Amino acid sequence: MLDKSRLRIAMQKSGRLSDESQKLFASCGIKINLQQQRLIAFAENMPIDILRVRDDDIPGLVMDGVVDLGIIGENVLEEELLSRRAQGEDPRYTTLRRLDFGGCRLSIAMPLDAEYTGAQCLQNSRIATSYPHLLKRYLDEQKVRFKSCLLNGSVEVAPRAGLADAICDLVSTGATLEANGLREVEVIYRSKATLIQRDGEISDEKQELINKLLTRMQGVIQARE
Ligand code: PRT
Ligand code: ZN
Repeated sequence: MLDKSRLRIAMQKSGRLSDESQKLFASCGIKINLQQQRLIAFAENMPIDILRVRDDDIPGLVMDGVVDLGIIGENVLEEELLSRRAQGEDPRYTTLRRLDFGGCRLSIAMPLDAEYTGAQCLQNSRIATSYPHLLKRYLDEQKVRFKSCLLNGSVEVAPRAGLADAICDLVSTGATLEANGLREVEVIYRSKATLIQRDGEISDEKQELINKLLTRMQGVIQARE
């Protein structure tokens, strides 16, 4: 059983945010021994436990108050927020600091030979995505009706496989789109990793520790700018 008096921080176990999250903890002076398979890592020099999970689970762990802090891509956070609101929940959390890694954009892309002159070209199309709520929010604003095709991987092959007319996926260099004969036509959301805190009561000791970490992070990030 975890000790509730220790600060619990959730980070991605393995993936695009893991190395930078680990580096950030180290540069804030948190000494942790991250053994590959362990779900929980205990800091040796501060009352901090690090929970290492799938990134998709992090917003919920913070919103449900299971962990105190989490490092997560804003894209995943915002999608979870919209999804919970759509189910009638009122999820709460506080953003402590936008971080300087994990940058990407969520974009709509279409086959190179498809005509595109504006969002209206997407009217009644089928769009493959792992981010149905962010996509719907954007296209609702544009008054575009569409059908979504929910895929949690291989989104970029959907048009070629005849599953969808377009995709809405994360892009960083654009190489994946290019390799799949797709063209970015609309950027719908720009994302970075961010540090969030759960809502609700928190002990003075924990809050002091959070403030200390934030001050150190501020210094580390400013020094990198
Ligand atoms: O296993 P787990 O569920 O924890 O990880 P995951 O596979 O869901 O996520 P992961 O590690 O791929 O990404 C974690 C987070 O990194 C994302 O939620 C984003 O906030 C951020 N990020 C930054 C990216 C990218 N850049 C990125 N390029 N996430 C994914 N991609 C993928 C994109 O989906 C596409 O397949 O990379 C491909 C495009 O890259 P380019 O460079 O070819 O454009
Ligand atoms: Zn994931």
